[in-house]
Amino acid sequence: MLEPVTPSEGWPVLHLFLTVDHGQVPHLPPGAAKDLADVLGRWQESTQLHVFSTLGHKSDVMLMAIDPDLGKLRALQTEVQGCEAAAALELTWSYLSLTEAGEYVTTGEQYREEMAAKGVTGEDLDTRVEQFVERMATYVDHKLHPQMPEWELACFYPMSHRREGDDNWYSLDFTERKRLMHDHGKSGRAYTGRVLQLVSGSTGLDEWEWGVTLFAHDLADLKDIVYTMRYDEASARYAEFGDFVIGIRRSPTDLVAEVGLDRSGR
Ligand code: 76R
Repeated sequence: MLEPVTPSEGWPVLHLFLTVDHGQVPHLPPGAAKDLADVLGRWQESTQLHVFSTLGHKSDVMLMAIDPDLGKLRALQTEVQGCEAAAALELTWSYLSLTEAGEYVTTGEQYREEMAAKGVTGEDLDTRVEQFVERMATYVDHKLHPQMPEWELACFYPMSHRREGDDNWYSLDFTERKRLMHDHGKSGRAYTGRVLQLVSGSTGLDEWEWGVTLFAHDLADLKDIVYTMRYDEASARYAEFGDFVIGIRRSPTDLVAEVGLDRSGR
């Protein structure tokens, strides 16, 4: 047994994008598709593994795994790449990131000052600050240790903050960045219940600065949120985006049939 490799804060998130080589499928041993489905099913019992079939040339399958132990994500990748269907599978893209609480979380002290400035005093102020601190602790815990629900659709894309001429996020002062993120959060919250986001940090871990995974029930909501948020100053002026991939949540068994690995049903 290898020792767990667990970050001091946050959980590692691994997105794997696999493409099926249909020319190889007829040469796979019997039961190869079932073997992949079994591997995925077993991992779903021991870690948070979300399985999607994807559309377009970028990939056929998106696996999103979240686990405290980086070594477990590595082992998952090895099993997928070593399964009996491996000869017909190519890992065409991947993304590694780490969940984060975010830099702009309001502290109890800041909240106290804000409330005091609004004229709240005495016991009322103490109670409100206490409740706020509790709410924030839950919020941060959800950010660092997400348990993502099984919504039907996913959209993944990487992004970075721009660093160009006058549009350099990293030369803005903290107050300005916090204001921009606050506005961003406000426009995002209009999608509560329709879109769930996991924004995990990847500076120093992968090509871009964040991996953005959106879960939704309705494809139109995914298009709508990304369009609408482009008008937020934080995105309009300061964001660069990578490729977008859309996934449909599937059970491992349905997945292998849908992407053409399992020919037994035909
Ligand atoms: O005031 C607040 O509560 C803000 C909370 C908040 C932060 C700090 C928040 C809320 N986000 C934050 C940080 Mn977000 N987010 C994205 C994208 O497509 C795009 O335009 C960008 C991709 C979407 C769709 C989205 C959605 N967010 C971030 C960061 C880190 C910035 C940093 O640290 O510098 C990035 C890169 C980012 C990107 N965001 C929300 C949403 C939604 C729907 C919300 C509101 C829901 C919620 O609070 O959970």
